[in-house]
Amino acid sequence: MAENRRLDRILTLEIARVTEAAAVAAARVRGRGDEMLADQAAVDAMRTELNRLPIDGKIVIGEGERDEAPMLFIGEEVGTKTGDAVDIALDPLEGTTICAKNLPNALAVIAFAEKGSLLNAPDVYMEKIAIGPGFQPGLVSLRKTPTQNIEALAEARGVKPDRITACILDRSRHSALIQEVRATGAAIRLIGDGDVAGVIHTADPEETGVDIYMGIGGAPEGVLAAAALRCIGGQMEGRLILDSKEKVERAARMGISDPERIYSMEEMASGDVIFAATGVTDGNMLEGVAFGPDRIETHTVVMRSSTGTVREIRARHTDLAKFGET
Ligand code: VTB
Ligand code: MG
Ligand code: MG
Repeated sequence: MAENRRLDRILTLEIARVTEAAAVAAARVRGRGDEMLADQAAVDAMRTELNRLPIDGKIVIGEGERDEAPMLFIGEEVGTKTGDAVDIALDPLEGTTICAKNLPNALAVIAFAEKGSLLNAPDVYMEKIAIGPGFQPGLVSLRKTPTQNIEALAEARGVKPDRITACILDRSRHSALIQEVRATGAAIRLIGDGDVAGVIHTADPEETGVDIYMGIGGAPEGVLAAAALRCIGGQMEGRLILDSKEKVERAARMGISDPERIYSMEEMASGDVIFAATGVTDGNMLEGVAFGPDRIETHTVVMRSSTGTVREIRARHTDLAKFGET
């Protein structure tokens, strides 16, 4: 076995059950305008499945601290306590608002990594930039201006900037960024939520129409996205936004001493990483959960950094009781 394949390979299949269960639970109540209901359903289902897995797991990126999140909190131990020791980053429902509105690209996501190899990011904002595989390292960077990044990517592609599409969260904090990117001639896909999907989409521009991800989103989502991109290939950087004394101190307690530091993708997720995402609502990459009269269909992608294998799993579930259906 290659030195870098440190996680049990059976986990690359087992992990799919976890995101499938969360996605089905959330999808059952998608489009109801109730974010809390969908989120809670996903959290409960993900936790139940996680605790069936043969892992000695510890959540390092989760739903929050123990006192604010009753389940899947940071530090919670999950699994049957047998098998590999794994650090876990999860977001049972990434895009609660898009799920509540039944808009595209809500996902259930999780990453398993070797102990100590995920950035223990506090729940603050993170500035991010990401592109897919096949480019020279450092082609885009948070150290460059948005204009320089778009132009560098266009040049590397051998196209004009007007052939580039950037994915950016639709937030007022991005008004200057949006203006600058449009001034280069590039197009922007403005998304309401769901920047884990936004980053992953850069890995397959032909399929998704997204060439580059830019802007400020959640830091936990940044680490999850970095874990995914490590597996499929690409480059990403992240910088925590620690804009208050309280946040700087909170980060320091989590071992982050330099508040200005720019993290590479590898610094956010190193070692052997397994990532899974199941579509909750239909998206550019994954179909959402489909409910039939006697079966449920799910669409999942599972990837692993040490081998680079990307598996798409379309599952037909007929044991509906397992999903709490009657
Ligand atoms: C993003 C997005 C998430 O949070 O990270 C975003 O991917 C950032 O926070 O789906 P704001 O909504 O405060 O801008 C989410 O929207 C929710 O987790
Ligand atoms: Mg969430
Ligand atoms: Mg989220």
